[in-house]
Amino acid sequence: MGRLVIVSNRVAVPKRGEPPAAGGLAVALKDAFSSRGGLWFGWSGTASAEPADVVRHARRAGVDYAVIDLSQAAYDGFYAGYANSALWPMFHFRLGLLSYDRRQADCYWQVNQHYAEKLLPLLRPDDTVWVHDYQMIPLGAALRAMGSKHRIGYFHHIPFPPWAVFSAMPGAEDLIRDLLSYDLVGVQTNRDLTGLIDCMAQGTGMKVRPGPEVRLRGRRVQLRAFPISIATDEFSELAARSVKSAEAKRLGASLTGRAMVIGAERLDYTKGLPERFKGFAALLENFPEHRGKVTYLQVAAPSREDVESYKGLKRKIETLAGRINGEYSDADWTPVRYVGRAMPRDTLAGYYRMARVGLVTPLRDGMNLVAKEYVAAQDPEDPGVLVLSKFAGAAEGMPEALSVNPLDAVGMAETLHAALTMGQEERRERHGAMLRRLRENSVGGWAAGFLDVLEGRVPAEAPPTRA
Ligand code: GDG
Repeated sequence: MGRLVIVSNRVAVPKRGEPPAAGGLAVALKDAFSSRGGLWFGWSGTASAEPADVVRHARRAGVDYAVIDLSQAAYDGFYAGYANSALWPMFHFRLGLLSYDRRQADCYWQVNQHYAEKLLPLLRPDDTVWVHDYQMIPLGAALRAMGSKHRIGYFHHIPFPPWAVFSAMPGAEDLIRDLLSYDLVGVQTNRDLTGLIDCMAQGTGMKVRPGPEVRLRGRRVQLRAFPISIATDEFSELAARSVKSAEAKRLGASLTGRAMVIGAERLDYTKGLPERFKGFAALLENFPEHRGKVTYLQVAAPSREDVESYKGLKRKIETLAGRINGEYSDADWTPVRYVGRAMPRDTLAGYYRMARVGLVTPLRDGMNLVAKEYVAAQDPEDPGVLVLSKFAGAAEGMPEALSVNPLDAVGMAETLHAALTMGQEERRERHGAMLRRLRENSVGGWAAGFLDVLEGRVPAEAPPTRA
């Protein structure tokens, strides 16, 4: 078997002698890399004034890393520009936030072409190439145009809307055509697969055959859903350990017996934060018995601060938190605790375990790993309740969560009330079912499932069983 070559937008080269960062793709790929060796290629995370031409190499724990800087102009046009100001809102159904600029779009295709030129000489004939996410859609086509015969797969981490939404993007047909260069296109959920099939059929006029797949010039493009997951057991152990830490004890003491609701994510308009604050305010308004008895801790790590549509969000949330606290606080109780920075992963895991409710309310989300981490973090004997937006990909595989539409503040308040008053038996039943499924479908299995299909180890007719 050839090497596994991963291409992703941002590549974090681990420090010498240290393990790769916990969470994220590195964990998912650990087994695949260790059994066959591999190469990880992508952006270093640095934007420099110089034209970015040099590939830097490093080898850590049997994996070769090859990273390249972006010039500031490429960063502005490709990353902050087309990828995050046009593609990201479009894929999340937010056409009102889509900001399209032809020069930025050109820059996106140029950067992908540049990446392909740098990557191709590093490839061996029997390598399998796995490309990740919306920043890299044209990479497969650029490799093919230069003669690559490799097996190349693409996984799309964010939602895939139907053609009615997708086609609003200028150049939508080009994006869909680029996807046809892959041997396998993977998405998170069945809902996304429906969107992808619709876009393939309507964007190309080609027939999508059962499989589902598209045939062109003797090549087959398979389309499949592979719901991503987490390293469940590791996360459970981390949370059980962290809940005993000094930080967790300090938080526990400060709650003075009150129930805690927790939310944690990047500060992104897709995550439904203002809606969540309004839902919590509606809980205090409509169910006054919770006043003084519940504390909502929101961790919101800064993200994409140089992208226009993110700029007002921080202020909006600060205003909402201030307003709720102004209206409902008492001398000895503050309903909302808002932390506007990232927290260490282990601290967060311990906090999840202490929270009676995990509140996850995206307006759209490919999967949402926080929902899965919250469940993995719970004490199975006395677990908390997951309140989950119906628009998160995770909702498809977690029917035991309490489902909410984040646009309905009063509905969210009712669901929060139900979560906060749910008896232990029901909490255990719901949590037990979700935890069992998470343990059966860990993230290592997700990666293996994708590669099994890409490399033809499962018959074409059989959809992957790891749902
Ligand atoms: C994209 C898709 C899809 C959050 N706050 C802190 C922190 N986090 C960690 C969480 C979780 C990760 O970041 C976020 O993952 P999500 O899946 O929730 O969201 P995105 O970043 O938008 O990821 C998404 C995912 O790709 C994978 O395919 O599920 O739909 O949008 O692990 O715990 N980590 C630390 N401090 C924080 O304050 N350390």
